[in-house]
Amino acid sequence: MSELILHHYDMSPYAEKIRLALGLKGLPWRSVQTPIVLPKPDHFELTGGYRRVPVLQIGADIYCDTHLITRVLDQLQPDPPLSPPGRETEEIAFSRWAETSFMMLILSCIGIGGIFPEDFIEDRQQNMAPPGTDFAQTKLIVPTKLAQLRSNLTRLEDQFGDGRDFVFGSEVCGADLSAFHTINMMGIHPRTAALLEDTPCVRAWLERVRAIGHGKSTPMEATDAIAVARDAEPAAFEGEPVLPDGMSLGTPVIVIDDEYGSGNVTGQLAASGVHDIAIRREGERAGEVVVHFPREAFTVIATG
Ligand SMILES: N[C@@H](CCC(=O)N[C@@H](CS)C(=O)NCC(=O)O)C(=O)O
Repeated sequence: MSELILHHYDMSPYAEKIRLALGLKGLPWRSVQTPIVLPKPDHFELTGGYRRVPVLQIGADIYCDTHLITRVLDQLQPDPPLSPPGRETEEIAFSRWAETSFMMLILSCIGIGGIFPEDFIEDRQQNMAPPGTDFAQTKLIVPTKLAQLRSNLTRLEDQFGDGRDFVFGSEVCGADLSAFHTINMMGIHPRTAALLEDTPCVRAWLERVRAIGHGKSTPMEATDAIAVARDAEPAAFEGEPVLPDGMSLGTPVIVIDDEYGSGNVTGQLAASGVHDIAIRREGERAGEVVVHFPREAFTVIATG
């Protein structure tokens, strides 16, 4: 099998979910550091314009978004499962809960000020804030966002009240990793860290998840990852492709993330299953690649 190449940056909480997943499964991986702000020419060479991290590359296949990446890792190495059989919907729902908590935390941090570098705030305001959003106004909602975070944390603390070690019970799974990356980041500032003071079970759980670690990774240059894509063929799809109504294999399409500001990707519709969208595109340096997105969170529109 081709190496697992993770495109990410150390500070990225979402990437932390996948670094822990790789550690949990004992899968060795290559680590490509991506810029935190635009421009990201090497990242775009592979994704075609999707800017977020993490992105997982396997040869000439590029997997965007942690929801898809965790499913790919479960296919490669089913044990231990990130999405426990029979609890798949619960696991996705829990990750959505963690993501709304993440946005509360990010808005709190921007509003508190002085936490993120200036160029980071400028990039996110210009390129990722939905129209009408003015980061200068976020200071007004800090008390609300902190109170919402406290509410979410209190619920989680109550859930641990039965003595369980992990959010779904005795075994760690993807739900823990989704929640960890948000709650761990609360340590970033005394005002957000203070929210953890009354949640001893959550603090003990954080340490259990942290102990999983990131497994074995080796650094890789982005240009070498692009060369890996160029020298590989996208994996063949097996089974009956699932196509949106009115589209066929090869239909020119644009793929748009439901989350604002991720960057759109164009290409030709490729074969994929019920849970993901795949599009084939040509990179100048990477050659032919297939870029994959989780079906439930992206829109695919025919352009021709
Ligand atoms: N839904 C995405 C969210 C990923 C995300 O928002 N990642 C942040 C970093 S933690 C990001 O990419 N920010 C913009 C950037 O780095 O360009 C996922 O689950 O992978």
